[in-house]
Formats: sequence, structure tokens, C-alpha cells
Amino acid sequence: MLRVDIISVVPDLLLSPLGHSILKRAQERSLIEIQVHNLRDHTPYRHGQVDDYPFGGGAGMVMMPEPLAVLIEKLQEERRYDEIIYMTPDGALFQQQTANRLSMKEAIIIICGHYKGIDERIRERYVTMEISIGDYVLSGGELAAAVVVDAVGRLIPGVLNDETSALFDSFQDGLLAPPVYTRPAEWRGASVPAVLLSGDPLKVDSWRHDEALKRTEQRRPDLLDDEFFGKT
Ligand code: 6GU
Repeated sequence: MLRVDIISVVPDLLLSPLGHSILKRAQERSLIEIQVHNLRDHTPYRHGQVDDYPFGGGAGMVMMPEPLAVLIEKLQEERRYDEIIYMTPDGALFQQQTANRLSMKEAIIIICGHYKGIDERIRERYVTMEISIGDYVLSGGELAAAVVVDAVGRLIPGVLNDETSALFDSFQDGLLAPPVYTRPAEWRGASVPAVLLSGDPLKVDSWRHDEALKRTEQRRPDLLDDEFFGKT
């Protein structure tokens, strides 16, 4: 069981992505427990204030340290957290390997930043891990947090069945996934590769591996470098 506490100023943004399909089933089966906390419910300031102007001037607001500290410490009174993660475009790039590692934890906090981000002192005092999902800017950390929780949640043992097994995912073996086909075998003049209809599982495996390798060489040659995948 993985416990995930998500801190947000727009908790509604997380409800739909976390409330459907595989993550919904995983929560119903108590394989993952996800709690979304509205930071405004924990601020000691009036009118639910959670942000203020940046010292030194400049555009945008900064999330104040005290509401975050109050909520983090309240959570820490209830359990020990393995990681306190801050979602930020200046964090480390999220990869399959990051998801694999997080899926083995017992409890994590995910802080979603908004506005110009959170006061640096929270990062210094509490945050143990900073994650970005790619080199582009989102208006808040919520969508990125949903990506992380989805990628992590599906790796928890028992969440996926044989049908949807994560063992054969793109990236899990460092290669992109091979092409897939379903019925009909002949569709508008296009046929399914004969080997897939051969009934020979060894031949099928070998074909899939070759196709995965071909596709990876063509589309993502960087994945074939030794330095990739944390092999360094
Ligand atoms: Cl984690 N947050 C925001 N706001 N933008 C991002 C991101 C995170 N990752 C990529 N862009």
C-alpha cells in the first residue's frame, strides 16, 4: 500500500485524473491511498491567504511558507514520509526509473506549486525531491502531479492484471513498444504481419523485439545510449 498526500491550492484539478480507471480501482482495492489537501484549509492567515508578493519585486505571487509548513508538519505527526516531493519545472526530469523507485515507497507527500512557486525556505527545510515532467511550463504542479501518481500507481503490485502488465511497457526495458494489431486480420487492404498469426510464440517474441529495437533506433536513438536509463 502506497500512501500519497497531495498539497494543492486547486484540488479540483486532481479529482478527475485520480478518480477514474486504473487509479480508481487501485484505491478501491486499497493498493494506493491518495489524499488531496486544500492548502487554504490549513493557512493561519485571514481569508484563506496562501500567497504574497515576492520580496525584491517582480511579477507574480509566491506561496508563503507557513501554510505549507503547518500542513506538512500535521501530516508528519500521523506518519513518516519517505519523500516530500515538490513539483517544479526546475526539478529533475521524471523518468520511468523514477516511477519504479517511487512505487516501492510507503508514503510520500507531493507539493503542487502555483503562481511563481513556493518560498525557497520550504524547499530547503522539508523537500527531499524535486520533479519536473518535461521542458515546458505548466500553470501549476497539479497536472504534473497527476502524471506522476498515474505512472507510479500502475506499477504497484496488484494494480495491473496480466492483460495490462507493466512488464512490457515502453521504457521498461529501455525500448519503445512494438506495433500492435487486432481483428480483422485483413482491413481495407492492409494485413496484419503474418508472424503474429503464426501461433509460434517464440517467433512472435523475436519479431516484437526486433520491431521495438527498429522503432527505438528510428525515433529515440538516445534511449540506446549507455548513459540513458540511469545506467551511469
Ligand atoms: Cl512539475 N510544474 C510546472 N508548473 N510546470 C512543469 C512541471 C511542473 N513539469 C514540467 N513543467
